[in-house]
Amino acid sequence: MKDRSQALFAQAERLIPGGVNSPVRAFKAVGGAPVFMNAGRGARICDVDGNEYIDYVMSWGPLILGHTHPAVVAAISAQAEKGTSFGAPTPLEVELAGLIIEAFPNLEMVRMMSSGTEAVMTAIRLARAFTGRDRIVKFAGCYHGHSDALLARAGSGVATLGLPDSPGVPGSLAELTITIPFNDPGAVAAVFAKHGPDIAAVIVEPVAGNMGVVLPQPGFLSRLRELTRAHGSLLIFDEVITGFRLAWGGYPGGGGIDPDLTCLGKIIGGGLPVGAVGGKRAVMEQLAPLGPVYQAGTLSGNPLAMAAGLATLTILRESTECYEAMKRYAFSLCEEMQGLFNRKGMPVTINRLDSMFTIFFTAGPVCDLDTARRSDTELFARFFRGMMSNGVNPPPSQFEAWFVSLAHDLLDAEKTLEACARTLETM
Ligand code: KE4
Repeated sequence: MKDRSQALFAQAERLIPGGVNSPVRAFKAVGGAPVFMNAGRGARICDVDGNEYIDYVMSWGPLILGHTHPAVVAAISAQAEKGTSFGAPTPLEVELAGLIIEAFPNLEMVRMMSSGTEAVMTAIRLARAFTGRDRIVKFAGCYHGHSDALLARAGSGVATLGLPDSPGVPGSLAELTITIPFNDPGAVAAVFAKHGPDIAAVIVEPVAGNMGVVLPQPGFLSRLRELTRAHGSLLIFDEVITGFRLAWGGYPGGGGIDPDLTCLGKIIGGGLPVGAVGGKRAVMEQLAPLGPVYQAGTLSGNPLAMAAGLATLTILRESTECYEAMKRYAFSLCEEMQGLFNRKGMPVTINRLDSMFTIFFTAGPVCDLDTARRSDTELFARFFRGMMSNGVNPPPSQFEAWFVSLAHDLLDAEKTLEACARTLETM
């Protein structure tokens, strides 16, 4: 029963474009009206009609500790009692910057803002200012937020809605963004051969999460480092999803790559609005008020977001074995679900890295946007609707990641598998 949700959506559609404040929530790719949520606890989330689900969206990644973790709620409440925002520096942002730099050996300085989009927008502006160049290279299917320069053949909601690119981005700007296939080092070499001296930066999700989960093939990221270094371009890791998701710090496979700038978000805000860009001092010192590159935000480093982020990272730092627990949960769940699909004779490819995964409805392999797009999105939509009706909340798009949190337990796994089995019986 979803009466209240449907009534809310009808009202929302009159007031908010598409009835949602972020397109990928609109269920456009899976059919039906979006479900309005009301509360969450641990791995569970409850909609406005009282239906409970095991949640694998987890706010699109931030809630690695699960919903309403007591330490996070307490930290936010305590800070709220003292004040929500001062428009002045606070000790919290210094503490969080210190923790991030401790966790990311390649970072020497960090600037906070209120979204991953702002983090990437700032990184691109910094790279263009630092190199004096204009061109940016990105990868098809990677999504880096909705700033103008990065909406070319993006992933996430852009891929979900099948939008070619976004109107409103001037051609003169769009042509400065070169988009090439992920996991194609030959394409990167060709772009540098043609445009090398004009390329300010290459930006990449070290593990793609926005075309669904797609892992970098061996040598791909190091090749990006070689080519950017050889041509005086910067390498930007967009770790908005992967930052603190896979390990304490950044993507473990990126250790030896040493990107010039790293974009963060999601987990470092513990579920409150946050973004951050970090990097080498020489680059970061270009930022105002120290340098000439302007970047600002009324609520940048907001005390509530800092408090929630500090509470979250403190728990992750104190119990790094939690990453092993989430990895085990996701491994076991994916193995079992793969078995259910195999017994059904339904070809799927499950791409997983630690606690993030995607079930692609295609025989695979899935190694870039083109192979991801071979997925049967209609079949995914039926699977999605079945899982929701059986009490599991997957991401409402074939081109997104499922996220496991520290709160997901054996009972959640059992119920998820039961839901999967029951759903497959109806397909
Ligand atoms: P935000 O501006 O949404 O905080 O972050 C943008 C962003 C940047 N980089 C990466 C790798 C990202 O995944 C994102 C945002 N992720 C999407 C879901 N994959 C956010 C969900 C939404 O748009 O509602």
